[in-house]
Amino acid sequence: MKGRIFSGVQPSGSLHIGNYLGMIRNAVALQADYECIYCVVDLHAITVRQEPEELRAQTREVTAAFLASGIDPKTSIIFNQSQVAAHAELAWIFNCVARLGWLNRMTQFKEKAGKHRENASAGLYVYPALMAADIMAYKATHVPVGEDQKQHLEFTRDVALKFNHDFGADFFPIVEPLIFGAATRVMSLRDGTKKMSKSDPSGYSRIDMTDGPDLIAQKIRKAKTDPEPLPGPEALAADGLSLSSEVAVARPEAFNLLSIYASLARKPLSEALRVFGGVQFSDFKRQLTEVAVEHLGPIGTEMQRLMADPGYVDGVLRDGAERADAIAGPILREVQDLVGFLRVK
Ligand code: AQP
Repeated sequence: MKGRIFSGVQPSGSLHIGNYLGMIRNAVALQADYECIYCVVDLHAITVRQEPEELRAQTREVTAAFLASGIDPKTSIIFNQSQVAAHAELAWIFNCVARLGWLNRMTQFKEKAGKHRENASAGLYVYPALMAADIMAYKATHVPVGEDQKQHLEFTRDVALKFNHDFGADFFPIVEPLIFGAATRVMSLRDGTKKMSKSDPSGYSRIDMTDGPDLIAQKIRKAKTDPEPLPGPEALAADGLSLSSEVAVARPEAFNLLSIYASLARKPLSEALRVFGGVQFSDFKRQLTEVAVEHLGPIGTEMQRLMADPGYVDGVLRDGAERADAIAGPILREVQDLVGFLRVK
């Protein structure tokens, strides 16, 4: 094994292909080489208001997505965060290690809090400290994430280093992000400059993992484009792998749809550009629909089947929580000793 993986998905709405291509599909592949811990991060989800019944349903939905995508609950650990106390306990200690200046730099808080910063929950502000605790409670070495989470991982490294320094111990490892695939940042289908997100009020901004073929086709048909035919290989950057930044900025929707296609079809972006350069969007969209339906269809069907069997899903989470607790509990106790908490039991 090359190390220990921790990664999480919030049960804060319907899962979409951004979550799938940015994280879940990579999480499946990593099982071959790493010890994997995959978490439904319900403590993170309540940093914005969630309806209790929906939160429970979405927790089962994320679990179903993990299972249907190919995460094996026998070899990997799948659980929901609130059921392992070490996350919240270590997060408090990290709140006291992290500096306000570090939190003030976090762009995700700025994006999510928007103009109503004063009304955002305190939890949303200290979210990165909880994320650091999630990872460090298991001394995870690698975290597969989409591009959007890179800054939070840097924060995790800073907290781990400061903890090690403050308490004079070489205790926490320095975690590495694993960001790979042609779609590390999938953008909204309605606006190629905005990240595809569960909390976007428009269902047409994303393809959900449970969407059936007709809905997938409809959403792709309605996806925003521009009047030009698709760009070809001449739009590649000097590295021959990514799109030149001028084209990516000028034609964000074309770039997004081509990246989604390349990622779903498991082809390099350069090949997608070669095949579709000069083609009209309407023709390309038909092929994109085909590959999306072929890839997501079986996963969506299996998710629906699993969601209709909550007893099984809850059993997977229960078993996972016990196994997660057995790893995180002893690490937390060592942290408490380092910090100086008096143990009386
Ligand atoms: N658009 C995206 N492209 C690539 N990867 C993405 N991820 C999320 N959106 C995209 C990756 O999916 C994993 C789980 O994300 P999350 O549920 O923890 O939270 P998020 O990043 O805040 O996702 P959303 O969909 O935008 O949710 P809301 O709207 O609730 O905030 C992460 O690894 C993330 O990188």
